Amino acid sequence: MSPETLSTEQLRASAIEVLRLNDLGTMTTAAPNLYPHMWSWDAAFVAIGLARFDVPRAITELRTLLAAQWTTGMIPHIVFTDDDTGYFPGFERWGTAGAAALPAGIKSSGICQPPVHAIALLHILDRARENGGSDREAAESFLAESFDGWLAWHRWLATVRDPDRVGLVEIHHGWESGFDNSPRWDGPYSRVVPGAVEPFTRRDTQHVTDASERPDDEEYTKYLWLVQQMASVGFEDRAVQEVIGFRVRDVFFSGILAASSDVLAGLGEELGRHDEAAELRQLAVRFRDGVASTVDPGTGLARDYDVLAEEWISTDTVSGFAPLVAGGDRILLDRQRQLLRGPQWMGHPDLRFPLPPSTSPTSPAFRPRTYWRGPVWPFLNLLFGWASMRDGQEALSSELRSASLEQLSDLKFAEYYDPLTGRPLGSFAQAWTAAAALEWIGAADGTDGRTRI
Ligand code: 2M8
Repeated sequence: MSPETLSTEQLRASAIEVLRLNDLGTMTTAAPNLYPHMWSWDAAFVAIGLARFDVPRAITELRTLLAAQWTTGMIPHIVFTDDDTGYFPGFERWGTAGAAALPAGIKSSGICQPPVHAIALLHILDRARENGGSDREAAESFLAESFDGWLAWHRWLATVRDPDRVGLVEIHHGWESGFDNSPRWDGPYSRVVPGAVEPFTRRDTQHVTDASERPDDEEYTKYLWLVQQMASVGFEDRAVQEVIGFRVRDVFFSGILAASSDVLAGLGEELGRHDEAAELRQLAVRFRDGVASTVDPGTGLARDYDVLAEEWISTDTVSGFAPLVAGGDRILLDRQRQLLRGPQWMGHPDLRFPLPPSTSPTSPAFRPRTYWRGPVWPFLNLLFGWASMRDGQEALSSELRSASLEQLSDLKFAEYYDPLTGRPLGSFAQAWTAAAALEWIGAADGTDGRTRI
């Protein structure tokens, strides 16, 4: 359906239907077939979308995720349902059952994903306060109930994953970045030499018709090898760092931690938790500075750092815009915004919609249909939109919003889109894509005044 004939109400109704379709009651699956469990950063975006029409359900989403928090403070990247058949690697294959830090009764993976949760919590509070009444009460009491959990999560990241206090979060698997097979990780993965990996049958390629849209088997072998390395030491933080073949400082993850720590600090202040709020403000500064320190003066893009190879990772991927998420220095951010709108990114003449692809079309690594190697990811555009509003950049936010709404008017709610043709790819009815649509609609119709998108 073309955007001219599709009403906002139709888009909203379809997006709500997708979230309902994925709703298992207390958790939302990331997608109906490809991802039949709860993913950590997906859940945060899903909560943002849910808050647009059902604040109590949005709270439940975050509560379920937080209940899976490990005793160390880590929030795991997958919370599994009891059905271990639909997704590979499932709970059994992860081998986390014996991990000392896994809470009783929880089935989860043993790694994490970017900490967007405090940003989601803020959105829930904003919507609940607009609604007032029982929504407001429920959200405020959830804030009080959950603050220590989110605080423990941020503290874990800031200590265990930044032991040298450089203001960058170290990840131990491409899956932790959420940008699974991005060209960012080609260098580090080229140095991962898998030992004997137990035989496996993938499920993802059974759900996505064109296997070239997904990582290949060689990549999967390395993904599983890293999981085996972690399992061999019971997922114990210090031991993992010793044995793991992938240690990278992830700049985009760090940018999110900076932004989220500021948000959580604000929420801590509301609760009168002034010491913790001050601590979180310091974390925000540390990670914002860490992100800024990675910027390549030549390209203007932020970079990851390979700890084992002791080298910078320079790729033309959207993660280079981590400073726009982290916030900070105005000159740096102005330059980044100019770059983002320029011909290598949103302004590339061949794009179907002016939205940033995951890899620049001008990069030799660009693959328009392959997962994190080129496609546009709608939830990321929402994150950039939110950060733009936070920084008073309403024009950029509005550009991202109108292009996103146009893209999403195909009603497929695809996991990712070909930037050149606009074709929907990967899974359809992907929960965080539907959530992004709901949030963009809510922000666009002006019902909430100066929304924080
Ligand atoms: C993708 O990652 C999972 C592994 O975690 C997979 O491919 O099986 C990524 O896009 C990730 O960012 C996302 O959270 C997840 C669920 O949507 O899918």
